[in-house]
Amino acid sequence: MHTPRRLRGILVAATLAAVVIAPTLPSMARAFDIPSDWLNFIQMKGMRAMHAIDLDKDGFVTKEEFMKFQEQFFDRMDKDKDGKLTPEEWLGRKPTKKDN
Ligand SMILES: [Ca+2]
Ligand SMILES: [Ca+2]
Repeated sequence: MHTPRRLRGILVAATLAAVVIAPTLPSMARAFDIPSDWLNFIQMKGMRAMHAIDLDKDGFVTKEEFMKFQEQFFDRMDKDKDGKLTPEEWLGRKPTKKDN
């Protein structure tokens, strides 16, 4: 069967993408080291927080990685999954006067 030249080009590009790009994808799919609450997050050492957000471990935090982290961090804190964080969910415990 004759494959049109253009389609062959697309197939070659798809094969190259599968071989060259795909091996980098599993690292992007790895889960973040997500803190359980805000207090836990701010107690992380600065570079540990950056490494946790740097999903593909290339030494840089892209906006995409940062935004994904924020979203997963929110979802982890939102224990009852109602789309809102209560003070208890934010702190991981009941707030005290010292928290204000
Ligand atoms: Ca990165
Ligand atoms: Ca909630």
